[in-house]
Amino acid sequence: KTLFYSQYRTLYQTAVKYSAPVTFDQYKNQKMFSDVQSEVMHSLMDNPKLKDQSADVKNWIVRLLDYTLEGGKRSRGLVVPFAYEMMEDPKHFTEENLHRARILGWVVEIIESYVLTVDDIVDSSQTRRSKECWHIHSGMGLGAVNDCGLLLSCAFELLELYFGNEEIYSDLAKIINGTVFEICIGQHLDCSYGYSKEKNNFDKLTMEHFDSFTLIKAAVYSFKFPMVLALTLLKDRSQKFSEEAYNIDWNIGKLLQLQNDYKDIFVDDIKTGKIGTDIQEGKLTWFAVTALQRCTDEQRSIFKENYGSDNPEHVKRIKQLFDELEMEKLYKEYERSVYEDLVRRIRGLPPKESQFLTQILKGCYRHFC
Ligand code: DMA
Ligand code: MG
Ligand code: MG
Ligand code: MG
Repeated sequence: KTLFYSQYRTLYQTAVKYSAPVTFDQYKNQKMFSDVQSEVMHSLMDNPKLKDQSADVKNWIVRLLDYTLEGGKRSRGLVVPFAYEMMEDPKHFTEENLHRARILGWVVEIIESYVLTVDDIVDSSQTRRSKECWHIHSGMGLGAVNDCGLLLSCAFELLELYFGNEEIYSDLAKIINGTVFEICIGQHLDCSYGYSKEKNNFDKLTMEHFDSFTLIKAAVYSFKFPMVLALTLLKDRSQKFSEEAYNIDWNIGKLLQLQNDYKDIFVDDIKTGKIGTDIQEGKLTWFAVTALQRCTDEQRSIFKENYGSDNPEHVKRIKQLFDELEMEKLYKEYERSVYEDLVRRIRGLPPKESQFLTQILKGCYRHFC
């Protein structure tokens, strides 16, 4: 039988919809996600809780959100619609749900703004995403702690505005709350296990501590959070990832944090958009731990004298020590082995999970090499 043009068109559109998104990288270039940002801002500002506030308050919140959301790669937020499109059975896919996935993606991005704004205060950072950190730019200093509270509240308000009357609301709120809790615990450990000469807490810089704490801190950088949010939107809500897929996902988080720590020390600020502070803050990183495992007694006392200080001469001495110990070369070998191990494990997963995680790993890994 001959098909009418309109039938051809429907078939063609269906084929296009389900063959896309092909890769996470291509997906990142889609405009649709960015376009939803203005809707998100309007919804938040027209929210009854804000509508009657003074212009000063409203302008401040708009400025805060605009500034802290701008300039990121949006990888985590984009994972929500990407995972929804990839995981939903084509029979049940709807444009409306895709839109809801994008809104949830913006909830993730606002949570990210919250986490990073706090992180920059506790790490005494000056710059992020090639501009001043919010606590400096706003002139608020430690007063910016309250702005962090505003950001977190905005994320929850947005969730309530779009999902408040739905059955999945409490599940979504639990996932977000649980994730924020985990991040805060990880950040607490990150702050309290840093080395300083005064504390002389040298014994904290061990591989065991690094392995367990980095995973908690990096949970935010892994993609479990947006992935799980996306699963709640599926028609068949009993769909879950396998334990192995979650475990791999956590380890992608670890790889991201390794790369983050590498860039902090070895990559130029112009490229990373942020001035590193890990040596100054005496952070428990793979570099600190590995250097200590390899150094001589003499090098160990140099480390003790100079690590965890913001004196530029001390920072320089630590970087020199890392060069003497060939840390960059060692790191590259280690990073490759972590990456290859992940690729191997991903291959062993069921097709959908394997396809999804391959894309996520590719999408992040290349950026950092
Ligand atoms: C990253 O820590 C972890 C969280 C939870 C933000 P970090 O301080 O190394 O991040 P960055 O290098 O981006 O400041
Ligand atoms: Mg930081
Ligand atoms: Mg930090
Ligand atoms: Mg860092």
